[in-house]
Amino acid sequence: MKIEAITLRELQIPLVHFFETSFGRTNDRRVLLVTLQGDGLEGWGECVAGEAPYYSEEYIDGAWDVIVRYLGPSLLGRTLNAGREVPALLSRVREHRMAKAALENAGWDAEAQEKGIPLWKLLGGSQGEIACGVSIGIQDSHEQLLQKIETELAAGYQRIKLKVKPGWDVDVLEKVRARWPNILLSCDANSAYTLDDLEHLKTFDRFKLLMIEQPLWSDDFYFHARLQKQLQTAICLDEAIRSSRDAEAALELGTCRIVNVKVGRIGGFTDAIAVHDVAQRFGVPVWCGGMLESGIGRSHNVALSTLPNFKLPGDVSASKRYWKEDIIEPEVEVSPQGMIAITDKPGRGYDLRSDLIESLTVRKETLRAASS
Ligand code: OSB
Ligand code: MG
Repeated sequence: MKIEAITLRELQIPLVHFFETSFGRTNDRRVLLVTLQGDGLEGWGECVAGEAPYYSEEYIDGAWDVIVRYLGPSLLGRTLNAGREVPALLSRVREHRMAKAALENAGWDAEAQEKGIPLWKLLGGSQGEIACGVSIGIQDSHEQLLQKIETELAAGYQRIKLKVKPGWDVDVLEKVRARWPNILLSCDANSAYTLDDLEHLKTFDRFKLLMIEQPLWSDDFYFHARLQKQLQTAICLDEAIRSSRDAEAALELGTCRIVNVKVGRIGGFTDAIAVHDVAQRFGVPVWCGGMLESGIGRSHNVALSTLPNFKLPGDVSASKRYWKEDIIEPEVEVSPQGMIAITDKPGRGYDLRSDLIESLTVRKETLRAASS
């Protein structure tokens, strides 16, 4: 496709239930969607940057700005044969991976439509259904948390991940394990601990967790490697792995035994696939993380999760856990067995609800190639 225009949209959508991590609580999402337009095609991508730079340094207003000023103009007027061609066109800009991923993934989304094949096949996927877990945020009370876990288990989810931080960790895990001794259970600290907490973190071993996600600093390999040697529980890195080079370094250093793949954090499908491949080479399983995505990002996560080394249940769960109404049709649904079925429809496999998108849009800007 020749990229004639790029449209940015900000949607504001309240979450059905607030989501709280060690770095803060989100009640309403500001969702940044980008569209690549040309040759009668429209590829869609979602920028998963948060409202504030707390999970990573990226945030929605910064992403909007860098797309309008730098990333968008380097794509406008270009002819794109494949999503894979996008990273090279954006490489002059350092970092800003979530902003780049939105554009690159829109390129893949368009390519799948143009070729008339499902996005998941284009990405190299092979699984006809994907296993789902849920990430459950910090709640106002232990009671509320136990109630939520009960609901998600009843819905069929195969793995429960709990957000933890100092003061919301062992007491919580103790109660959950007492009630459900055998479920697949993991926790995610989002960098809430330091090596001063070593003895405390060792006590997590008694809960037989599937993993502990990103316990230490968001940019660290060295101290995670030291920590992993002292824990029985597998460490999984999220924040710290930003590229396939990172994945190779992290695994060679023994920082973790599991890798969370988030296509936004890594900067697009091309390198996310490469992270998947590196982990596979090391015999390390991966799973697909989530960033409270709307239907666009969610459908892209579903497609990515079909690659063969996505061997553990991901954080990609049903639309209705997040939104009163999702912007895609059908919504992402999870079976009572905790699986999402993959369709053979061409493209992302989920249609857009254009009217709903329009009514949720609070800001819109279109960039056009000089010649058109
Ligand atoms: O660390 O995985 C994380 C949400 C926002 C920022 C970081 C994380 C998360 C989640 C939610 O855990 C996963 C989801 O349900 O989308
Ligand atoms: Mg995480």
